[in-house]
Amino acid sequence: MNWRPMGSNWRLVLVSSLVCVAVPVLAAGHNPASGVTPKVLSDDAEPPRGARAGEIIHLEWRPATQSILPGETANLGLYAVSGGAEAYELSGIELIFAWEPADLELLGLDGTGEPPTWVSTFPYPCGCDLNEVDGGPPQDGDGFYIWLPPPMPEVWATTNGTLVTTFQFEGVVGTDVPTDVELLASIIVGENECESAVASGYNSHALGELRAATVTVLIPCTGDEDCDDDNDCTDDACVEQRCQHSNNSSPCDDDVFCNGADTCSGGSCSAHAGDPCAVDEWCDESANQCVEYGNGDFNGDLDVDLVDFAAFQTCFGQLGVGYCVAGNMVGTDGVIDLADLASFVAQLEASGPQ
Ligand SMILES: [Ca+2]
Ligand SMILES: [Ca+2]
Ligand SMILES: [Ca+2]
Ligand SMILES: [Ca+2]
Repeated sequence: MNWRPMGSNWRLVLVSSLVCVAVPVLAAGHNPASGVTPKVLSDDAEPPRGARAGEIIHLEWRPATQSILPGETANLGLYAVSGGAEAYELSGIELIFAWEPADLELLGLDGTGEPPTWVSTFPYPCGCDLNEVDGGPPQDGDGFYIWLPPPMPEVWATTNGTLVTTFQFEGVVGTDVPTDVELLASIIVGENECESAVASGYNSHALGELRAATVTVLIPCTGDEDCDDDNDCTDDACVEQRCQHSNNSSPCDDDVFCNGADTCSGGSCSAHAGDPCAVDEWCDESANQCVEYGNGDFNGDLDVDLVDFAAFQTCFGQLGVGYCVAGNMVGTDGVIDLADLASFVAQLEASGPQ
């Protein structure tokens, strides 16, 4: 795409090997607005993409994701978004796009709400043979779209995004699997490489990022039983062929004993009653039980002495269960450690020699 001088008056014409139908329309002639100082980029002096201090315009679909039933229409708005802090003039778009025709059929364009537009079409034939239908949208999974504004008024790609047009796809077969609708920087067909392009004023290399969308064609449900999502924290229902999953607050079990009884919250088993054990117990997650703290008296003779200390040494570093239950005197992790040793020694000294 290049800017070229035309006739006695300088004017801007979008020239592309891809555009076969649109160019004659454009070349019909139109004087530029007065006060415009022409500047022409020759082929051997083209700046790189996005030159001129970041005057880049991104192209993106909105919404980025949506779900439809077979036979329903997915509307994908094509937005031109300024890549800078201010709006940039939008002077032309050549766009290569691709989708999965087994999932979606391209119905055409809905120009509702689009800016002043001179050309908005799928040109046929064109250089890369991407559009195989004369007078209709391409059907085979890739296509070429061109958009051009009239000379006046100017169209701007704003920082919030300017709607250019809306592509309409119909769901073909439900799969419940998201399918990509892509915007492609380039495509190779045979020996030809064709590129997408955006023009901004005299900068014909303003194309920034290309942002794809996904559309999910849903498998229609016929009853609630079709909608089981294996999540007990959602109530599943089939409403007008679509599954709906609403969060509930049912009791549930997260298989963690020591965080207490569980209830559903926010669609997952994530609300917990807290430590199920009494104040004189610690929680043994490995056995799903509450265990009383020990008193240091391993052999049950009602005295804490050096016989118990030998047992304490044996149990040191272990979990205070079974033989070692008397040794875990403090702490929440159940391990017989230095804190327990301090408590044990205190008991040993309090008991005194027997
Ligand atoms: Ca569920
Ligand atoms: Ca639990
Ligand atoms: Ca003892
Ligand atoms: Ca302990």
